[in-house]
Amino acid sequence: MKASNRAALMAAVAAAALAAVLAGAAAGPPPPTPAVVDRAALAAQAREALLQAWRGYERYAWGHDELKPVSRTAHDWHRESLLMTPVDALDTLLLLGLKDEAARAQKLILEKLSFDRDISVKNFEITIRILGGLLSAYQATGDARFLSLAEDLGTRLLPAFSSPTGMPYMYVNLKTGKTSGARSNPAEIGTLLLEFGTLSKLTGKPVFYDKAKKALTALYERRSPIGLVGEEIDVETGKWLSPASHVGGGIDSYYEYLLKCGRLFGDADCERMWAESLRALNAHLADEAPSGLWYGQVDMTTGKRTASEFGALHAFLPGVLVLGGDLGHGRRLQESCFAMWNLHGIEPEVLDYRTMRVVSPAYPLRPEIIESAFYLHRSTKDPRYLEMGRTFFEGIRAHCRTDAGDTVLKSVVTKEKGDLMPSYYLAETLKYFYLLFSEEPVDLDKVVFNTEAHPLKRTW
Ligand code: DMJ
Repeated sequence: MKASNRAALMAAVAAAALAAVLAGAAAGPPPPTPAVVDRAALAAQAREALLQAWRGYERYAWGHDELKPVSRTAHDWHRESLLMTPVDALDTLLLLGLKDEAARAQKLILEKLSFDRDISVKNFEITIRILGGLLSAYQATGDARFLSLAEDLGTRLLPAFSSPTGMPYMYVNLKTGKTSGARSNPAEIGTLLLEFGTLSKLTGKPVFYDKAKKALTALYERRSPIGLVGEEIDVETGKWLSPASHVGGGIDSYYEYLLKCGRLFGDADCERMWAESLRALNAHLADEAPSGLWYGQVDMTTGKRTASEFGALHAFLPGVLVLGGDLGHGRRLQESCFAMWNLHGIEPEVLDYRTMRVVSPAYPLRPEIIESAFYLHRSTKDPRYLEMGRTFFEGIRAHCRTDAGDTVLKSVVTKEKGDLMPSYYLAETLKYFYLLFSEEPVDLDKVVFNTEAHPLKRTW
């Protein structure tokens, strides 16, 4: 552009800006500047919320899996407790400096936790919560008894991988090794390698890494020609049982682990699988709607749109996009998630983003939207994500609080309460709040959070 043209253009821009300012002045006062977020106060409140939640567990559910804060009773997943809440909460208690509470959790786990139980457990849930929790407890405390427990558990879970394809059965009996549940899904098959891989690195026994990697690869190899996976698959035949492709429950953390296993282990296969999957997600699931950018549902083979649903579980994706280097999509998708939250002052389990109507109204204290705000804030330092975090925190404290800890909502529309404090509320939701609000240093090149927010460190 010539200098004279550039000068004319700059004058026109300045005149337009001045006109806009004057027009604004004539129309009334400018919109209020959002109040500055007091990070220290919010971090202290997150710590206080953890303390209340933990005290509720100690008082009414000690030794059991989870607390039911409304009835002040306990919930166990199986006929014998696996101490789900103490194992899930321990590294959060340590991180937030609740030393006495952490010491009591540690003592309970080391004295009482045993896997010599005749119970059939969900391989995925036990891996992300208990195996992940024990491994991070070992890395945080250096107490070798946590690693022994982790190795015992990992060994008892190994029969799950005995299917003809190498993809794990959904259930395995901890005592007998009997498996069941050939009908599985990408999340349950592909969200195991961070934990099993770390177990191999820490014990020097490659079998755990190899089985979980084989399962992940077997699943990836069954992707469609356009690079997508479906919602359900038979682990014996390898045939897809549902072609619905999305990033919600049943698929979500499969993508998360492709990225994170590349980062934690430097595994080049995972890096390649993640890069190819990200391309397919952006090509086929990303959906520009009047309400913003979303990632919806398509048929895994044809790419044809089959639903415009997005919800609390899908909200992990902005964080994973940012961690994977796609800041542009991550930022825009988080804005959509924020709009979803603000519809009713707390997010629903599922929303139709074309009609903006709630499809499934529950809010089970999920962490994903907060986790994404944490990754976005660490990456951009943009105070917008602190403001989002404050909105999330205030919404939860306004609607989910009981005298004995926080509880799930049956409906974000009516705000009717349910009666459960899931263990991931202490492992994830409160941890990500604290990490978002505090200045706690976390080197995301060395620490990888598993899908239950247990930090795994590359110490090898
Ligand atoms: C957690 O157990 C994990 O984050 C999992 O990946 C999805 N479901 C819950 C939290 O919503």
